[in-house]
Amino acid sequence: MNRLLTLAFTLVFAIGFAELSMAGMKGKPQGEQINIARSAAPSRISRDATIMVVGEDGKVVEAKKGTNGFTCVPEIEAQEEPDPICVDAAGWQWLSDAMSGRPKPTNTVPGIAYMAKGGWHWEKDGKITPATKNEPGAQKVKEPAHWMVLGPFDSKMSGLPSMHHSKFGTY
Ligand SMILES: [Cu+2]
Repeated sequence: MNRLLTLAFTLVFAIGFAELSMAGMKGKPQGEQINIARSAAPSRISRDATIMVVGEDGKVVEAKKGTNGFTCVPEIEAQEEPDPICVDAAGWQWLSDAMSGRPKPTNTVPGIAYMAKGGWHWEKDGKITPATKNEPGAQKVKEPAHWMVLGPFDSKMSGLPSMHHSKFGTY
């Protein structure tokens, strides 16, 4: 059952990525995509991770089967610089939930995400939400290298930041 669930999430995630976010990888050699994906995390993590890449037909495929529970992909926003990410199993579930539009994440423990090459987001009127990306006047912002904790908790209740700059340098 657990395996089935994982497969379902993976498929949903893969479809979301294929259509929304990994367009910049299409046509890139698989070896290059694997290297980019692995650059998201320290090699002691990414060398044993499952690696997802974009195949010649534009679909997301598993290029390497991992052994340590982490999954790495070469980009998530398809901007001028790739923003690779490596997530553990709980993080992968969180991302899958987000991509498939679930109202809230279903992981029961916090996930960890490595984005050593930074990432992208869009800001408008001091707010960061995925929706601002397509709004007129939204500013694209390059993020520095960072980790993300992908938790099943409400930021208002936990006090942890949620996609917003803080004086501590977190988002
Ligand atoms: Cu990030």
